[in-house]
Amino acid sequence: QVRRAVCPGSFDPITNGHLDIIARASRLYDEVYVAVMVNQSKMGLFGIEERIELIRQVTAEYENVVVESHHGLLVDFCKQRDIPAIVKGLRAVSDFDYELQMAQMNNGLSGVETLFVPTNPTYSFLSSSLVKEVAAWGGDVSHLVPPAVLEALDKRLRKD
Ligand code: COD
Repeated sequence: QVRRAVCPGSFDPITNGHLDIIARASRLYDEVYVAVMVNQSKMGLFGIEERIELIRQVTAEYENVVVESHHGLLVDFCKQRDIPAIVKGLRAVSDFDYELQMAQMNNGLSGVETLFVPTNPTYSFLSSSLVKEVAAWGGDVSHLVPPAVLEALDKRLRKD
C-alpha cells in the first residue's frame, strides 16, 4: 500500500522552514502532497498559481512530491486522495494551541491523523509574513527563502 501524507499551508510564499518540513516528509512517505489552501478572506502577496509554481520549482528535486491547490476543507482534500496523514511543522509553544485545535478538529471530522515534526532550529523564528515584512522594507531574506522565491519577492515588491 502506498503511504501518503499532506503538508498543507498558505505558502505565501514558501520559505526554507516549509521546505525543510516537506523534505523530511518526503523521506518518510511514498507520496507527499503539498496543498496550497485557498483562503478567500486573506488576499495574499502571491496568487495561488504563483505559489504553486514556486513550490514546484523548489521541490523539483523531490520526486515523490506533488503540488496542488485546494478550495475548501483540508479533510476533503485528504478524502479525495486517500491521504491518512497530515504533516505539520511545530515551531514553538505559540504554534501548539492552534495546531492542536486543528489536529483534533480534523481527526474528529474524518479520522485523519496529524503528525508534528519539530522545526529545524535554524528556522524556528521563520514565517511567510515576517519574510514579506522584512523584504518589503528592503531587508535581506536570502538565507530564509530559496533563490527562486527571493527573485519573485524582489520582482513583486519593487516593480508592481
Ligand atoms: N518551520 C517549520 N514549519 C513551518 C515553518 C517553519 N519556520 N513555517 C511554517 N511551517 C509549517 C507549519 O506546519 C504550518 O502549519 C505550515 O507550515 C503552513 O504554514 P503557513 O503559514 O503557510 O500556513 P497556515 O498556517 O496559514 O496554514 C493553515 C492551513 C491552511 C493549513 C489551515 O488553515 C487549513 O487547513 N485550512 C483549510 C480549511 C480547513 O480545513 N479548516 C479547518 C481546519 S480545522
